[in-house]
Amino acid sequence: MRGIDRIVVLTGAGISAESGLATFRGPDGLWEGHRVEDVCTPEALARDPALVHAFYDARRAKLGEVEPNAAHHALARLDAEWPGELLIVTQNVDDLHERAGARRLLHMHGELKSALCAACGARHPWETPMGNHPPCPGCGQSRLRPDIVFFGEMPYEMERIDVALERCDLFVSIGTSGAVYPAAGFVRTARHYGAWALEMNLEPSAGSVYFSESRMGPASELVPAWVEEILS
Ligand code: BV8
Repeated sequence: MRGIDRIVVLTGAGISAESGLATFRGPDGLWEGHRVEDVCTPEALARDPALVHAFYDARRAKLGEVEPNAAHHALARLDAEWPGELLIVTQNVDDLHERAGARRLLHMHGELKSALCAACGARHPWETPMGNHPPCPGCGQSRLRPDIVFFGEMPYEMERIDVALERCDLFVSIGTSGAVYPAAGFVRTARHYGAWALEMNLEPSAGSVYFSESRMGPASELVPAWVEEILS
């Protein structure tokens, strides 16, 4: 960890697991019998909007019942104390990083607490259900959809992420299975440009072979220990 100045951290559902939010590919990975790939597509939204809204309305409501865990708080501490560059790229659509205090953060796959208007393209902070087709605060039309990047859609802020990956000295991946692209390819980009790559996960991810170092265990233990190490 010597000579590190610019850090990119990628997080996935595993960092929120100990807060009580289900991951996608663990034993609890199904939602009402649906795989995320089946309800997280534009086709599913067109075919069965009630099902897709119910999936996201339920997960949005769940956010009020959970709290950030020690891993979220450790990354917020890193954000507050790290003098160099830092970007936390989360695949998660929950708000636990923000609630722990992270600032240098972006949600590449959207957010549960945001609504996207399919009519006018505006995005609005959103707390309540969408299944009842509320009007867009901007254009008034009832065409709001979850502000979620579905399979087949372009993730948010990819240019900003690519620049950060090319510049970083250290790439850290926390709590992700490495099953979904382009996020699963970030480690290869970072390594190609000379970064050290550290993986912290309950089990080896699909991209484990590309990492310089892998630490296996729960995020709530590994992440605070790593933040302490990098700050001292
Ligand atoms: C795009 C938002 C292109 C919704 C999500 C064939 C080959 C390669 C790629 C493709 C392909 N066919 C299609 C594709 C592209 C596709 C893709 O990758 N498909 C996969 C299935 C093969 N990707 C896309 O479509 C992406 N877009 O490619 O656009 C394009 C180009 C031009 C123009 C237009 C478009 C968009 C993908 C985004 C989909 N949305 N989420 C929601 O969250 O509901 S994906 C969703 O699953 C997550 O966001 C995340 O990205 C992904 C993986 O989930 P994880 O976060 O990794 O969670 P998972 O459960 O899988 O794993 C948890 C891990 O944590 C486990 O390893 C576990 O061991 C660990 N863990 C558990 N507990 C703990 C722990 N670790 C530590 N501590 C613990 N306590």
